[in-house]
Amino acid sequence: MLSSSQQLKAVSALILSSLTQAGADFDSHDLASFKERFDEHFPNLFKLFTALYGDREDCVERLINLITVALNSWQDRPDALKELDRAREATPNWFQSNKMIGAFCYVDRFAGDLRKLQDHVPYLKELGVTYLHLMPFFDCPKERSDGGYAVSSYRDVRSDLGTMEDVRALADLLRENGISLVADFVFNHTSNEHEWAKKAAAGDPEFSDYYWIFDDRRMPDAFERTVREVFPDDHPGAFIQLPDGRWIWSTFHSFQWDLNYSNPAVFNAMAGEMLALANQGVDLIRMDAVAFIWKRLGTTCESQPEAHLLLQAFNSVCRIAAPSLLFKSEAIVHPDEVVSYIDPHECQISYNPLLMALSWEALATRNVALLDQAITMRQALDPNCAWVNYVRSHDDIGWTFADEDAAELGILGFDHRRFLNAFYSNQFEGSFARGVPFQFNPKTGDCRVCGTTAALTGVEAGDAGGIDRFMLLYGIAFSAGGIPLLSLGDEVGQLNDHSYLDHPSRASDSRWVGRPFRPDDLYDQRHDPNTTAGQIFAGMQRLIAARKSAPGLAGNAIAPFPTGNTHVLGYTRSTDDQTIHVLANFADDPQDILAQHFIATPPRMTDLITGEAFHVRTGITLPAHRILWLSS
Ligand code: OTU
Repeated sequence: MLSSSQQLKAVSALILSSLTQAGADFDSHDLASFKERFDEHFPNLFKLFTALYGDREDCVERLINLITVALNSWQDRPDALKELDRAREATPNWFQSNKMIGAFCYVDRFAGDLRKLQDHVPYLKELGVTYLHLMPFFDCPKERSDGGYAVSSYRDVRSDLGTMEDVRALADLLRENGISLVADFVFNHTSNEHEWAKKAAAGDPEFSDYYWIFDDRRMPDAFERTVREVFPDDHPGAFIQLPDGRWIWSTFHSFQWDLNYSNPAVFNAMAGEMLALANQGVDLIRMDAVAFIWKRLGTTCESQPEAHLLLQAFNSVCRIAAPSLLFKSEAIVHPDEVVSYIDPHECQISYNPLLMALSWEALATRNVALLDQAITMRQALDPNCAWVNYVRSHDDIGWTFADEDAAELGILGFDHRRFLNAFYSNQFEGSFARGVPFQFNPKTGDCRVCGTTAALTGVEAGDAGGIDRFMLLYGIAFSAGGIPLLSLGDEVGQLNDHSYLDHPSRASDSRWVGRPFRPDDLYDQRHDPNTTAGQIFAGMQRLIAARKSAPGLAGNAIAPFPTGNTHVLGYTRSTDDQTIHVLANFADDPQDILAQHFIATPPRMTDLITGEAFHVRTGITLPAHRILWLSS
């Protein structure tokens, strides 16, 4: 019996000799660096891979194949990206800068296609964007594609959007303009039209093994006893039936089939797809639906330990073959689980769904207790990682706060979510919000909410506090620590778009209400201060400029700043260069913060957003919905 370190040595030697035999010259300049990274990272990859697949006979053979894929990918990697790899090695925490401004859009909805998106680069640059996430642009079924999250080929672009060449050209142009390209890696499932899926559906045993397919209901029934329904409007449970009578796992829509990562061939194939994407010039990949990638009977099949091992293994492959590529986690789940994916060796950055959801919660209740508790207890991160703070994504708002946190404050999670859903879908008297419910599940009472920021803050309803609430939420996302993420179109106050109701394959998916086309009319008004669009645009420009000139907003460190007022959120952001106290009034009327709360602050501070000076020794009164970034 070999010890694991002997095994590692033997397998490394075997891999290197098989690659050399196949013609790899590790003395060449290019491959010497590959070999260095292999030596550094393979031990970890070996550990992860054997933890996942060590009990299989083909484990070593699969590892050799995986490293061959990595080597080929490195050899294909364009020089400009290898240069970026070296530059990023020298500045690994580049994404923590206060100069980072993220934005996302749909290629077709914002610009038409990838080439036309090039014309918007000057605007993005002028706005200050440094990170652009394009919603999935890959080949997908024509009608039912879940907004691109049902991928039919990871190597091809949806034909109406352009080609992979266009992606590369755009990535190059963005890079020249200091903007990183972020793309989705939809790796939990493929569409039913993916070549693998078609072969599986046709009964090919090799590709049937790429998915979770069962001949009868026994296993599906057993699994469904413990897994939740994610899109109950689409189908009950987690399985759908194939035409030949077999049952296939589809966590999301019936045309999105979950990949079977207990099969190492799937891991290797997807590692190849990931590296190919990295080589197009993508800086960061958004790891979609990370919680669902490993299934184990008798569990929720979410956030299983192996899900982390898989992500770490993918990450380790990147360290060898696409070293500058970073991962963003998309886990919209319980806050304990959200943070479990964030690690320099797993996902370096992550959506911050808790801060997002609780900002909306505080806006509805005018009470900051839950938000304050989250900032105190649930924002700390590894200093080499970062949150992505957003007000709205392309999806619904799920109320993913922890029931146990709410209970500490005397709040009943279930009832509170019901209130929030009613409030934001305009079923609560006096609400300023105009959202639409999403995936109401009568069996559990679960529901989520959709709508644009303008619709949910009261701008759309013409509520007097709308614009200020809008700026309040963005003021938090832009200062709370990490990368702020703008939903492009929000900077001019885009409104809900109900046209999805006329579109047969979208009508039942209310998330489309919050995915409007580029609002050309509002963009035309953006320099006119007499318009709502103009006021919001000016406000967003102020936030962006203030953030870019505030070194205190770099990194993640955040500490609560007690305000003694349940309507006013307070937190302190601080680096060696600057300390900033953020104060945000969620009430509809002015609120006082008494003098005693400013004992440890400088007596005179300036609001970095507006330049207004504040003397705080005797306390201050904050107007309704006002947010201040105070610094001396
Ligand atoms: C993600 O969202 C994407 O953001 C969605 O647009 C996709 O439809 C989906 O994956 C499938 O690819 O349920 O409502 O708890 O973590 O993965 C959004 C589930 C979702 C979430 C998330 C999912």
